[in-house]
Amino acid sequence: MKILVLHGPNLNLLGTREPGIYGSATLADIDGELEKLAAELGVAIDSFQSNSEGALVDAIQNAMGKVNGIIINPAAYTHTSVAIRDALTAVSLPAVEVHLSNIHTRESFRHTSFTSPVTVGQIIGFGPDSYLLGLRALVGILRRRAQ
Ligand code: CA2
Repeated sequence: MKILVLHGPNLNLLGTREPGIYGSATLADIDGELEKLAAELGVAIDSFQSNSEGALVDAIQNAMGKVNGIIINPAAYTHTSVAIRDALTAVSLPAVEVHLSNIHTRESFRHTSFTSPVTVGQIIGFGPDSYLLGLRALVGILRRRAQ
């Protein structure tokens, strides 16, 4: 079983700026934790970060037929991107949306997610654990579907 992990814009800065909001873990730390959990769960993961909306759309399209599901933190594109939402719909792969912060306790423009309606669920507010919980949830869904 293979899972694609997608990180959106500015998440490459994690651990270097704004630790008060996003914590001190770097993106490499998060990917490392995900790798460890994936090994425990017996699945493979492939991670990709981009600051570009088109590159994220391409990654989603390229996942078709190659992976079983997607963990995505679309970052700021969560609140703006019809293109990422349409790509997630088009590939028909189960996707879990994750956020480090609780977007509902922040500015009102973060309260809307364009992408969450086309995902199986959203896990937010637990820092890097949002990704780990998302991976567990997605693997659970995929295993139940395979039964
Ligand atoms: O909480 C999340 O995971 C977000 O997706 C993070 C996005 C934000 O636009 C979403 O509303 C919620 C921002 C990611 C920016 O990451 C930075 C990391 C370090 C320093 C500056 C930005």
